Amino acid sequence: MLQIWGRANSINVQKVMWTVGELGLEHQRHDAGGKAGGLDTPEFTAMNPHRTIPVIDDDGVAVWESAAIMRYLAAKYGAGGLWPEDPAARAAADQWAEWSHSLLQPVFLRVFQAVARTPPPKQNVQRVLTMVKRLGALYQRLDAHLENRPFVAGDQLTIGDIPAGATLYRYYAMDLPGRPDLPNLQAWHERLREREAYRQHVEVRW
Ligand SMILES: N[C@@H](CCC(=O)N[C@@H](CS)C(=O)NCC(=O)O)C(=O)O
Repeated sequence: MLQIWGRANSINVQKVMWTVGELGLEHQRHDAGGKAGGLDTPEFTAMNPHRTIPVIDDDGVAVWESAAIMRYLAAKYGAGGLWPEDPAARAAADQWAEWSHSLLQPVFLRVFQAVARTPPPKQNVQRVLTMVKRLGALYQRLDAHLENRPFVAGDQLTIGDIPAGATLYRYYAMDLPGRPDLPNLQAWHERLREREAYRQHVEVRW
C-alpha cells in the first residue's frame, strides 16, 4: 500500500495528500517533520537524503519533492484525469503547476511566515504590505486566466490546479491587509472547496 511521510499541516504534504484524495488511493500517512520529527533516522535518510517531507514509498519506489510526487502519482494513477494524456493538454496544466511551485509558492510562504508564523507585535507591517502586494500581483495573473474556464486547464481538475489551489485556504483564512479583489480566483477557490479531498487535506489549521 502507498506510504506517505509528512505532517498534515505542511503545505507541501497537503498538495500530495489532496492528489492522493482525488485519485482515491488506499494509503497510510505517517506523521513526520515538525514536532513529530523522524527526519534524521537512517531509514528516512535512505528514502530522502535531503531529510524533508513529503516522501512516498509506492511499492518500493521512493519519491521526494512534492512536485515530483504529484507528477508521479498523477501519471501512474490519474492518466486522462489529473494527468491529461495529450501532451499539449498536459502542458496546459503542468505549466501552471510549475509556475505555482517555482514562483507563487515562495512568495506565498514569505507572507505566511511573516503573518501566521510571527507573533503580531513582532510583525513588520511595511514588509507584510509589500509582500501581500507582490503575492496579489501573482494571483492576479491566475485570476485573469480563470476568467473563462472553471479550472486552470479547462473543464476538469488537473495537476495544474493543485499547487496554487492549496495556498488559497491559508490566503483567505489569514488576516491580510490590502488583498486585491479577485473574483475569478475566489470563484475557483469556492469550486475547489466543493471537493471532499480539498476540505479533508487542505483545510487544516496550521
Ligand atoms: N521543495 C520541497 C520542500 C520540502 C520542505 O522544505 N518541506 C518542509 C515542510 S513544508 C520540511 O521538510 N520541513 C522540515 C520539518 O517539517 O520538520 C518539496 O516541495 O517537497
